[in-house]
Amino acid sequence: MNKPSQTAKMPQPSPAPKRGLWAIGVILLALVSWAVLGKFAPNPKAPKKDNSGSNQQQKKETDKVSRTENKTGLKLVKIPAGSFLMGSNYQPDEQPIRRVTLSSFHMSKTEITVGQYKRYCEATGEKMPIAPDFNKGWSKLDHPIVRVSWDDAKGYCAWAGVLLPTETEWEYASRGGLEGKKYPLEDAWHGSKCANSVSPYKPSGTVPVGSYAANGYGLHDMSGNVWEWCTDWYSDKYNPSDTNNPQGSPTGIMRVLRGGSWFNTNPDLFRCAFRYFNYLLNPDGRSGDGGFRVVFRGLP
Ligand SMILES: [Ca+2]
Repeated sequence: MNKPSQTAKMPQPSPAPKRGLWAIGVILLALVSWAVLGKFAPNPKAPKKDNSGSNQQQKKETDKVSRTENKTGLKLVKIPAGSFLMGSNYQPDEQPIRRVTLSSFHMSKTEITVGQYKRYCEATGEKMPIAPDFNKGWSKLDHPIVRVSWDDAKGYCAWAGVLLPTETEWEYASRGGLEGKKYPLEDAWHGSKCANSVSPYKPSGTVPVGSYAANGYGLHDMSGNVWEWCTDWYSDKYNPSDTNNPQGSPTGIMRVLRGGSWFNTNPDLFRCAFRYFNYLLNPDGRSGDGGFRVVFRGLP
């Protein structure tokens, strides 16, 4: 039997160096993990953003818009909050041009139609206006209602739970985001792009709402078809310091209409900034080319 050699009894090389490297690796890994996790872990001291209030308010507004649309048959379009240069230098009463700021609101995509106004009359017992020759018996339900006074329009708004637009809201919406342009779609006048008496179609009365292209906010007929009542009293100039959700003059004798109509030929009347008033159209007055659209104000 061979004796174990001396070599076999020699102590094995110490594993200590390998254990040292392994330990260093673990420490490095721990440091890296601490750095990474520490960076992305939530800071317990940071306050949590609470959106529950605004979300509830948003839902409340959305629900109210849906109920209004179901009741009235209107289609309401959200107009974003923002600011724009209101007015122009074309007419003295469109000055001074000033930057105004508006909260968001909803606006009816089209003028109020005969069908929508009929729904209001049937629900409340109010009488329809006398039908014009171009819409005998109010048979064309998708045309805008006409021959409604400012008071008639306010009566509709009270039933529907909406409002007439301020002049500022109307002008801001009509521009569709195109600040400084003369017309809702562009800077140049093209009569063929709205219902007016000089377009190639030469309408001899109203046309179905939405017959022409919408502007940048999805609104139809901001120029043409029928003039639209605003809630403001007419004044011969703007208050230059009234720049935050302006409500217009507190007093007056005539209400403002905007946008031109199927009856008009002068391109000037279709400009976004043009302000119309007529002593024959005091709040009780009615016209075969005068109608309205509405707004709903919800979130500030
Ligand atoms: Ca119009």
